This record gives sequence, C-alpha cells and structure tokens, in this order.
Amino acid sequence: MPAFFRFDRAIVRRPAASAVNGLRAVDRGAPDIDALRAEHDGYVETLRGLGLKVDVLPALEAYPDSMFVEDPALVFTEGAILLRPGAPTRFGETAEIAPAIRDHFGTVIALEAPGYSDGGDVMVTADAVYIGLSARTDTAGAEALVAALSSLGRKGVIVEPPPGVLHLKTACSMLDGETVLATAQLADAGLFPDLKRVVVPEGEEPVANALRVNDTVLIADGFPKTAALLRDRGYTVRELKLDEVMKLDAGLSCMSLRWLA
Ligand code: CIR
Repeated sequence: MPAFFRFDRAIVRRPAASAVNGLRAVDRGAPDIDALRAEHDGYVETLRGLGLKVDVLPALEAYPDSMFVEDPALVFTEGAILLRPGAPTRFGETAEIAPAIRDHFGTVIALEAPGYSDGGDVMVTADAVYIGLSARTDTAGAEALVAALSSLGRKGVIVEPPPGVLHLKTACSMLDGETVLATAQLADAGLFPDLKRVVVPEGEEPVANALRVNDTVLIADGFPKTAALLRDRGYTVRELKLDEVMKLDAGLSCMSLRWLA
C-alpha cells in the first residue's frame, strides 16, 4: 500500500466573506478577508505545485468556517465518510460538501445520530486511524466512526488528548510513516507509544498542525526553531504564510481533504 501521505487529489473551499465571524477560542481580532483569501490561494497553489489536482468549491456565506473542509468529511482511496461536525454552526457543512464527495467516491458512508465527530480530530498513520475525543468529537461519534472505518478495512483507535486542545491535529501531525510532530503537552500524554516523536520547541506550539504531502512537510511560517529542527532531521520543509488562518484556530490540514485516487 502506498504511504498514507501520498496524495494526488484534494478538495478545498474558497473562504467566505463571513469567515471574519469564524469560530475562535481566543479572539485575537477578525482575520483580514483579503489576506485570508491570499493565504488560501497560496495554499492551493502549493498543493498543485506538489502534484495534486485540486477542486476548489465555491464559498459558502452561511457557514463562516466552511473553508475548513477537513472537518465535515474523511476521505481515503477506498471510500469516504460523511461526518457530523460537533459545532452547531458547522453541522450543516456536511450536507454542503456531500455532493462533491459523492462525485469522487463510489463508497460513501454517512455517520448517523447520535454523536458528533470532526475530521480535525482524526490522524491517519500507517496502521491506524486515531480519533481524539474533544469538545467537537464525543464518544458516540468516535465509536460510530470506528465502525465506519472498519467497513472500509481501517482500524480506528479512540484516544483522549489533554483538555483544552481544539482538535487532535491541532497538537500533533505525522511527519513520515513512523514519526509524529507533537506539542510537549501532547507528547507527554503518551497517546502514541509506537511512534517516534519530534517535540515542538516551547513557544512554537501552533506549528504542530503540520501537513506531510508527498515528499514535503508543510508548516506555518514564523516558527524558525521548528523549521530548523525539521530540516536538521532531513525533512524537506516548506513554510506557508498562515497568519490570518491561524486567527481562526486553524492550520494546514484543516483547509483540504486529500487522497490518492
Ligand atoms: C473551528 O473552530 O471549527 C474553526 N474556526 C477552525 C477549524 C479548524 N479545523 C481543523 O483543525 N481541522
């Protein structure tokens, strides 16, 4: 099986003007909409430059956070799962993205009530799909997801990140087939005993949502210690400007659904 970070397709959604009202745990001011769109454009061009064919869905004004397409669905070569996002203002995003998902995938499993789960709480590794419990993903949603993954032939493993983490992948992400980049807080929680760990230097915690795409590790720019650490370890690192995206508690993985067709 090709590595789980090999991709040739992606779906993204243009930011809506309403993104200035997107959810955020700490209000550091609304993002500048033009700069947010420029960051999104840069992200799409980067994915294309790395060899992915990218479908760009139209902006959805009714859903301020709908540019974060990772949360309402989960996609694999073998099929897709339509999720039930845990934030009330985001729940309707699944119905909006479903047609694009059905266009691409023959096998589509729609999670049923009760329970909620966000794609940001899902981290795929070589032999498991980790599902983090959070304010967005509850036990019923995580268990329904484990069942859906099992019918796609994948092993779901439910983990409990430390409190205060928005999504599992806010605090960790896979760098290669066997190594996870994690904040010190998440690394100390010992959720992934079988993985090698690279711990984010103190003060650079928001960089933990990195995104490995083919041979490149994408990280947010402005985190020089982490960039140097990863380069020292031999990774090909590309830094992307994400200042406005990060005002919405989001990062690199949140803005796309990626798969190997
Ligand atoms: C939210 O709170 O839902 C958005 N402002 C950010 C979503 C980030 N998505 C992700 O981590 N997958």
